[in-house]
Amino acid sequence: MVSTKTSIGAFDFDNCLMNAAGVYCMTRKELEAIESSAAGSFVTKTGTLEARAGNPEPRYSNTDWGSINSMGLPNKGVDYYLDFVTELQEEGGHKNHFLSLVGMSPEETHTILKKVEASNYNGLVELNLSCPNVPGKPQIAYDFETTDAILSEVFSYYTKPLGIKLPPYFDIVHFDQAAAIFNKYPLAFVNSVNSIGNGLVIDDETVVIKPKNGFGGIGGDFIKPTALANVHAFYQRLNPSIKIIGTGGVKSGRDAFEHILCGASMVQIGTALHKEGPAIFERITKELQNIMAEKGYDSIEDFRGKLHYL
Ligand code: RRO
Repeated sequence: MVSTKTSIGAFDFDNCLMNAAGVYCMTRKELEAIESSAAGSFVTKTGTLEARAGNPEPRYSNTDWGSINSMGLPNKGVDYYLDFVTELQEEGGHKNHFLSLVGMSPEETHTILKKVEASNYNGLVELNLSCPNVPGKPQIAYDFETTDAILSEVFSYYTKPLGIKLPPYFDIVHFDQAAAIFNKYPLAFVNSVNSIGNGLVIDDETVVIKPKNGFGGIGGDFIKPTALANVHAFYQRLNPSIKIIGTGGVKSGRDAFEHILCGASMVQIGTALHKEGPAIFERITKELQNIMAEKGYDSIEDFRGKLHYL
């Protein structure tokens, strides 16, 4: 039987497919729907120290080819998500989870991570260094000096497994510079990519979302080539102990297969999950298994990272 199981550090997952942060993860109800689906895990909506209402609506719009959003980090506050993943951990279910978080400032990020460090939660944390939608706050991981300073401080006190959610990079020198920084730290994973920041979608003569006069993060079909490039660029450059989560443009088993071929150990689904709902995990898992069976692969380790070059 073909298996799509995987692992990140010491954490095992029955399936390499899961939601991407921001989709189906705002409330316990949504997270429970992912938990009871064929997904191998879930990640929570990025939590900040205090709950946030986010940007004015409409702030998410589906298009033929994908989506645009400027949610503005609405969330129920990190305690809501920390309590839920801790409860699930203590119930001893077999699925492991990801707690996504970030502060509204580096200081707030450290306050939150110190709270998680002191808590009973021992699972994975995804530090979101790439939200494109909070007016006045740049995407952190485009600023390498600040990113290095945050990670340096984080690993002076944080001892639990932690990875980072990255924006897409578009330049080979930036891949080199980013990877050189990430390789200095005991990261469990990097997750590439967040939405491509600050695109603009127009219907007739008008923008389709209200915040920032229509500017928002792009997801869906168009971001797959960028996502695959980021996954593979980091696969080529990062210490093998730093696993890679591939996110961007996944709506079929073939798309997931390509992310794994580029080096992804897990594959997250955002826009397509928003359109199709949690039943998507069963469909894409079957499609991925069929491709693997045709090719004679029993596990994702048989082809992970083994992209062919000309
Ligand atoms: O909430 C958002 O606007 C948002 C976040 Br935090 C993110 O990381 N990526 C995105 O596309 N939207």
